[in-house]
Amino acid sequence: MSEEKLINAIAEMEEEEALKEAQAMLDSGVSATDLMKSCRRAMEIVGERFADGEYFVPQLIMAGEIMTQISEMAKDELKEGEGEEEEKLGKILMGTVDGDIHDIGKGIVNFNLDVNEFKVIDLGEDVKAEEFIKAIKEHKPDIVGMSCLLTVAFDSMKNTIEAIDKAGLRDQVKIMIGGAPINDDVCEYSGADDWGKDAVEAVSIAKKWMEE
Ligand code: B12
Repeated sequence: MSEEKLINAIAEMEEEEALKEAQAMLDSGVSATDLMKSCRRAMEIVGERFADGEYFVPQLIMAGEIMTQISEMAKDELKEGEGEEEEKLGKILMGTVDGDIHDIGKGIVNFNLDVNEFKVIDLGEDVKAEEFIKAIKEHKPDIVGMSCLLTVAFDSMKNTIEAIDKAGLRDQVKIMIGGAPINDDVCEYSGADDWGKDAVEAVSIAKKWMEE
């Protein structure tokens, strides 16, 4: 099955094979969303091998590069079905929190929001609380999204949300968070309004809030 081949190729760092399989899956009609789900499974395996001491940082970087290339391919696929520029559903400010530079998942979330008619302003990675605050004042978003992959960055996420509150801006925005280690407890701890496990949930949360 090509899904297994893709997962193995990414987990084994076989770049050429991985890209070939990803393209073959898209060509055979697998949706970009399902393709990204398979990639995420592969990245979990890479993460487990890293945690077990089998892989090191260079392998994380390599896997990240393969993943980025595949998400570019998936984006092209999704864009083909896109219509004319339509009125946006809402404005979302997105960033990976202070101390964290993981940006692949955020990119996928941004892209999914974008194709679902949201205007996304991406502040990038390692975004300090002051940068979120400045951008909220400047862009007046409806929603702020924060991505966080490191447990050590939970506090910076919490501090950022507290700082937004202290700046008197908390009532103006809904805040959603996400990233592999996020769950209900982390959401409550951070003070966010909700969290999503993937890019599809990010869109449904955003749509739900815009309807309210
Ligand atoms: C690739 C990778 C890297 C790459 C990142 C490249 C890049 N440009 O992003 C590099 C090499 C830079 C890296 C560095 C490090 N990493 Co790293 N990395 C990973 C790895 C293997 C995959 C992450 C990934 O891209 N996944 C694929 C994407 C698609 O999934 P995702 O990010 O979860 O995003 C999805 C959802 O979570 C959700 N989502 C994401 N954001 C948001 C936001 C919102 C608002 C919503 C609603 C949803 C949402 O939607 C996304 C799409 O479905 C993970 C393992 C893992 N299981 O996650 C480790 C992992 C996250 N890294 C880890 C570590 C320890 C590190 C380092 C500290 C290593 C080191 N010693 O230097 C550094 C930290 C650097 C820093 N300051 O941030 C640990 C963290 C452990 C922990 N408890 O915190 C992990 C879990 C590996 C492990 N098992 O030990 N890493």
